[in-house]
Amino acid sequence: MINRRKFIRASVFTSFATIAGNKILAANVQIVGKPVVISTWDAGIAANKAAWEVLSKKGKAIDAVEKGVMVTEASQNCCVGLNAHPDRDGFVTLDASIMDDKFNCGSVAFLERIKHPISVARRVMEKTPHVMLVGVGAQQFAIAEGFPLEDQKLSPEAQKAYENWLKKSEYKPPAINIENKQGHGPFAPTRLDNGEWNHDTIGMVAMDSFGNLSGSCTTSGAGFKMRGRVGDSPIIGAGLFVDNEVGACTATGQGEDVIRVAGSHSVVELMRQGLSPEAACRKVIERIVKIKKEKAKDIQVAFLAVNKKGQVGAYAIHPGFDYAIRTNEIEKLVKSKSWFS
Ligand code: SD4
Repeated sequence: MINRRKFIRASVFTSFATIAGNKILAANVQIVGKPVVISTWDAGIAANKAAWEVLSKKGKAIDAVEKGVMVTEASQNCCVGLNAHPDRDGFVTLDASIMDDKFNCGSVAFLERIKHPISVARRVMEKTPHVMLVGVGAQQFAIAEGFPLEDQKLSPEAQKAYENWLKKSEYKPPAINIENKQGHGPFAPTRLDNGEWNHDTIGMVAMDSFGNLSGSCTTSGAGFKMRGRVGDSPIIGAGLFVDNEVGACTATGQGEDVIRVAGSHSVVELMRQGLSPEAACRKVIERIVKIKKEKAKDIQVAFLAVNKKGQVGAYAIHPGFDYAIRTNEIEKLVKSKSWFS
């Protein structure tokens, strides 16, 4: 154990909230220490593993958050990358963003036929004077940077889902993924062959051994969305925000409602005022619930944040949001607390 104490000051408290007839609704985990990586939904476990490869060797958070979500983008079983459900015209379009500890950021939106949008977003950050490239321009940039142009064919599962959707061609923006997973609409999770549930986004935030923060977010957006629709994930301040003095946050769920409150930026600003990551996430969820009024029942949004001390927290509108955490001590999936039970 080389200088273990120096690098790890981790304490883990796990508590379970028991509400409504002994039903376990939330597990609250507080971590203090570094390195730490957290990411949205169950696919986060595999993504964190790849991020941990970097972090455990004293690599940088920015490399960890890119490598981590690349696993999800490449997964055959996942709706995040090119295997995702298409838009309503039958094309898979991808959004991604990345941000480091020095306010450098890059993003791509409405990008087609590129396997790793997160890496293109990183190139935008590092090699252009811009923050965001979209559509054909983003694709041209990716090709010029040596990213292969992939086949446009839908995956067999996505083709089946699309044909099914075409029967009614209904576009229903309000959507939900609730604890019993009986989701509907464009943000509903899909069931995998192995019985797990699949989501179309992964957001990841990490703190490395040097105490520096970074984040990434990548998505296929909403299944059967309008052509050209862009969600919160590639919008810096909405789906992702990092301020190395304060903390980092990422979002998942109905992007339109994350954008309208500058969600991830708002969470970081609340942490700056002294709120814990969980309290800050809750406050912004509360704001969305207030804005949406009775429509809040139909949408899911969740925030996931880490502060400069390495404490993590999350909050969602509805039960059903899980996040994956990896530290020197633990590797697990945690149920987020939620506004509604
Ligand atoms: C979007 N926030 O495009 C994404 C969707 C998402 O799990 O998070 N789905 O609006």
